[in-house]
Amino acid sequence: METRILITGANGQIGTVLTNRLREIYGKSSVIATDIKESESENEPFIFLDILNKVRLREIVEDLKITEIYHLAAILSASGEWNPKKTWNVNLNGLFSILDLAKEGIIKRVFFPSTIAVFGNTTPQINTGQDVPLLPETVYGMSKAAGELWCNYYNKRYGVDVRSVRYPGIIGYQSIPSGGTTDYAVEIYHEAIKNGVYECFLAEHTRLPMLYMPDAIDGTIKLMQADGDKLSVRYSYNLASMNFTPKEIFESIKQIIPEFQINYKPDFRQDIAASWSESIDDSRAREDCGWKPDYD
Ligand code: NAD
Ligand code: AKB
Repeated sequence: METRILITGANGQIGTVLTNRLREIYGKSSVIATDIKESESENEPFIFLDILNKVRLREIVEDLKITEIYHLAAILSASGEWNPKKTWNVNLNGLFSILDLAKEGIIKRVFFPSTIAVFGNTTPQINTGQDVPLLPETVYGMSKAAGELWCNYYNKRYGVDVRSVRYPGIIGYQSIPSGGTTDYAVEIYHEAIKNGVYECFLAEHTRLPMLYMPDAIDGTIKLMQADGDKLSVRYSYNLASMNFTPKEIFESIKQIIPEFQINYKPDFRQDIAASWSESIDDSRAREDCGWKPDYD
């Protein structure tokens, strides 16, 4: 059967890059981008889709004979705190509509991105393992932790082929993040070039796990193409490559732009970051689907 893909949240930070890569692999017309936000660059074929509109979602999936959905649409950690109930609604009910299409056999495979935001103050912060206590502090983390459990449930109970990874903060040059806590690690490069100074919303020694965009994209596609029988985790795989602090990025940029300056002005996002892991153990993803990052 021909693979025909629908991506939700396709005009976001990850979707922008993932859509292009999937089109290189499967062909432009077989990868349909959807979002409620317009694209900043050419992104055809594109369909406006609010993930809460499940009638329209089903119509698109059936009309275009979609076989796989990469469900990226979500409200992230920092934005989520401004409207907790809306965040819960978007992040969970969007997922349910997609899992139900898979349960009915209308689509064959689903990708659900989870996050290090599922971890919380009761989670060991160094080399955080695959199966650890989850007591997330944000509504975003709560919705993703619940989403992981629902993915696992739909797999075990209904045989739905859903696959998931817990992304760390994703950094890359191709697209701009927004609404997250790890966004500083992309913004800092842009501000260094544009203004020569960056006001950082995290404290200088806040260590967080991060992943470079090409590794995030490769890891995602590798997981989606893996032999399903080899996947022992249907809630969500830990992924990792590097971790660093704002001060460490600042020092590294200063080697290229010696006049670059930084001011630390931690806001509410500092508490969010402090509840997350510093480093991640991703050995299960390495064993099950050959995951290995190219960048440190
Ligand atoms: P993003 O905020 O850049 O993109 C999300 C997209 O979802 C946006 O384009 C937004 O318009 C869209 N969206 C929001 N509400 C919607 C709705 N009701 N209907 C349809 N679309 C809607 O996020 P991102 O960084 O690209 O993240 C993509 C996914 O990966 C998310 O599920 C996020 O939780 C997960 N993730 C991202 C990171 C990261 O560092 N970027 C880390 C961990 C997990
Ligand atoms: C955020 O900071 O909210 C995201 C994430 C790690 O899930 N980048």
